[in-house]
Amino acid sequence: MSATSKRALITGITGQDGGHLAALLHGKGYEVFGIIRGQHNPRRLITQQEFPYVTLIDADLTDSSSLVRAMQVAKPDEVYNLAAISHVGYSFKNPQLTADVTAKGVLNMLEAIRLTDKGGNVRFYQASTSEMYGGLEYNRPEKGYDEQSTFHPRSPYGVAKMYGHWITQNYRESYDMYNVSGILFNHEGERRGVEFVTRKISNAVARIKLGKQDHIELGDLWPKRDWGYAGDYVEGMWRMLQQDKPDNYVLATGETHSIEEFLTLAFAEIGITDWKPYVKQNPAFMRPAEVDLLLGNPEKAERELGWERKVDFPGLVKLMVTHDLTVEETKI
Ligand code: NAP
Ligand code: G4F
Repeated sequence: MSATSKRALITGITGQDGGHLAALLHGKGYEVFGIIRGQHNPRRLITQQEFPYVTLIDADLTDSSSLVRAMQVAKPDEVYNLAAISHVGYSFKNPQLTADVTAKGVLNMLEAIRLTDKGGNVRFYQASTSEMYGGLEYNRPEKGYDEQSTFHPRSPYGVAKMYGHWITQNYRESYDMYNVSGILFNHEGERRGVEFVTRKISNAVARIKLGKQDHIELGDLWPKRDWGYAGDYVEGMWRMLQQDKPDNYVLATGETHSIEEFLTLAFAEIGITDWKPYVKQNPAFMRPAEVDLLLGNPEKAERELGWERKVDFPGLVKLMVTHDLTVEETKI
């Protein structure tokens, strides 16, 4: 890829996707800016050390003035809005905060762009989600959910993301802004937070192998997800912003697997075939409403963006357990 003089602003720089995207854009020659919130954010130092080429800007999605300032400092060609309260279970316990950040924060970011981008040249990516679909009871497409499927969110997080999705489209239609929504299915990897089920499992499996933990406590094991690798998905985000016209795209693998299947492959990596004695179910990790199955249809992204996922499901599990056997995370 040839060098570029483009500038990108990433919200959610300290999160899983923020890290992958910062590295990708830096590799393409972008000058990368990232929004970081909180005066005592422990991820500030880690981010500065891991991504020395990223200029961090103190801002918060709930503080409009800080976002205007971030736009003035970064003067970006592209804005990737990845920041959110992103944990579904947490959103049930903090629904108003979730609405403030994950819903209204998108509006705040769009307004900051509108107020500062006098030329109307900034391209905006919104991190929409498969959680907006809601599962089989509400929608049963033959080849998986696509850009035309009906939405029926099942959590405060999913409802907040619906607002972000539609306000992004509304500002595209109302103000002719270059706004895209990427409707991404679950994507995981070595940067995934340990509060999400795949990393919680890979981390626990590694610790069990190392003799540091004897079991893992989980919620429901039957839900199915379309799990891909985050590194593949940030490439898709970037491709969406390089098209002639803004549009919405699904990124997914087109396969769905249960948590039990993830457990089977993860424990197999450390030579354990019967994982049941190591797994306890704890209602604390169950949700008031669950999404039973997510399966995405990425045909449009494959056709129009030339996007394809490279890491398959067994490869993803292997990558995560192998990583966690060498880099220890906190026990949760
Ligand atoms: P993540 O690891 O949970 O990162 C979330 C980021 O948001 C963190 O950097 C966090 O910063 C930041 N943040 C939270 N509240 C903020 C606020 N008030 N102001 C500014 N920043 C704030 O999430 P991810 O997995 O990278 O996902 C990226 C985005 O894609 C999210 O919007 C998520 O909802 C969406 N998404 C993710 C997936 C997936 O499978 N990963 C699928 C579909 C959509 P702190 O360090 O300060 O907490
Ligand atoms: O790993 P999860 O927390 O991911 P979830 O709820 O699918 O949400 C993730 O993917 C969405 C895309 O579809 C993103 F928009 C969202 O930001 C996030 O990245 O849970 C996956 C499944 C759920 O069915 C959950 O109930 O695993 C189940 N689960 C069972 N035990 C658990 C646990 N989830 C977590 N986090 N922790 C458990 O102990």
